[in-house]
Amino acid sequence: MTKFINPGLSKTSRRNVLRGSVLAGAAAMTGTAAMTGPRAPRLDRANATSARLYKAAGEQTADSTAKPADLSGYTRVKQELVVPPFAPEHEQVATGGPKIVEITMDTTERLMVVDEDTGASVWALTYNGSVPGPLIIVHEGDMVELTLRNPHDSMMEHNIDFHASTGALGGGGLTHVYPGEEAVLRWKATKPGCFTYHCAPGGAMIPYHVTHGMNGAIMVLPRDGLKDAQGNPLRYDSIAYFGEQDYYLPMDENGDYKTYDAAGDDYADSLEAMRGLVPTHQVFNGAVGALTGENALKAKVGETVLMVHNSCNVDSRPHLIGGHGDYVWESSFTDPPLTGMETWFVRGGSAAAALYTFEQPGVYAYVNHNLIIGAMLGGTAHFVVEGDWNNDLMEQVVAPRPFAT
Ligand SMILES: [Cu+2]
Repeated sequence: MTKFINPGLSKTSRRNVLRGSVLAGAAAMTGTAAMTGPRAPRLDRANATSARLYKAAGEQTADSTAKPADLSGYTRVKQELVVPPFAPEHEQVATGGPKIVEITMDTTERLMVVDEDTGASVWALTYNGSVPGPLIIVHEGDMVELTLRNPHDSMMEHNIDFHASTGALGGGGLTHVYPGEEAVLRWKATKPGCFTYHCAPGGAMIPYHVTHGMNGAIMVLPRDGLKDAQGNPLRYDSIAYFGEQDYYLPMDENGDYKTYDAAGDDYADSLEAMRGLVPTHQVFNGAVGALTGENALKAKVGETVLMVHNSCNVDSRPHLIGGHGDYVWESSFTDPPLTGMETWFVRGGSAAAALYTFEQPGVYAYVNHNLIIGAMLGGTAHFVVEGDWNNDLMEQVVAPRPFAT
């Protein structure tokens, strides 16, 4: 599981300089290094340039002359979001008519250990305290009604862009919340599939928030559930929800990871590290080892797991070592799934789902099969599967032994 440290947050006037959505010049305000460092002006220019691309987000307002949404026929339900890698309670096949699914997320900023062995840590920017943010599950035709709350002790402004939604930059333009504010956004889930969501406060703050953990996934199921190419129903016993997170953690001149007193303090250093496009860590669910060892996922032979993989910022090629993607949806759930996949693709800025039925007991590693990432940057999770071994599928005919020359 994701590891958290809660040192408490001290209120500071820096909140006032960090809350701007464009934040041109923020690099020079987030630390003394930025004020004296020769690279600060360059960062300012980059921030201002990229901010223009997203200027519309800050100017977006709901059109008060638009016709009210027709909510007749909808039933209101609450979805209790849970900590990854788990999935909220849900129906695989929708019963009854469309729902307005009410969810609440807090934009929690907290210090997280990324790698216990090296002491690498990050002031994570999160939805509900976890990296990735919680998995949301609705059905096609449902409305998602999100209350987004920014805690009073936050340092920064946050919002949310749902790739599954339509309009207003995915809702990003309608959900900017400053510390102590909340906003409510309702949108209709018209596209079935798995989709990423993420914070997008503007300019360089977008990749800064995303690479500090502020992303997650929503799964929009067809109302009649998942199907194969022939239309036969496909069902799962459990969901494993992976969030692949690239971190660019600043190091000091000795190669040690730097530590910071509060969220946002690493802004200038982070932007400099990010510009190299070389992550220091690329992990599943927030930290190295978050889903291995005693935190490994559990399953039994004969059980079917739906692996939902969110990768907001970087391309990923998940592979289940010793298993397969029996059915894989890299795109819409209305497209026929790919079958018998050895490795599948999660485009950076998207989420995908893979269904697999375990046939052998043992430990399966779920990795990014860029094996440098899988083995050296932290991109590995484990399933521990119980059950009876099937010699028809595999047998060690001869154990390793010396052979005669
Ligand atoms: Cu944010």
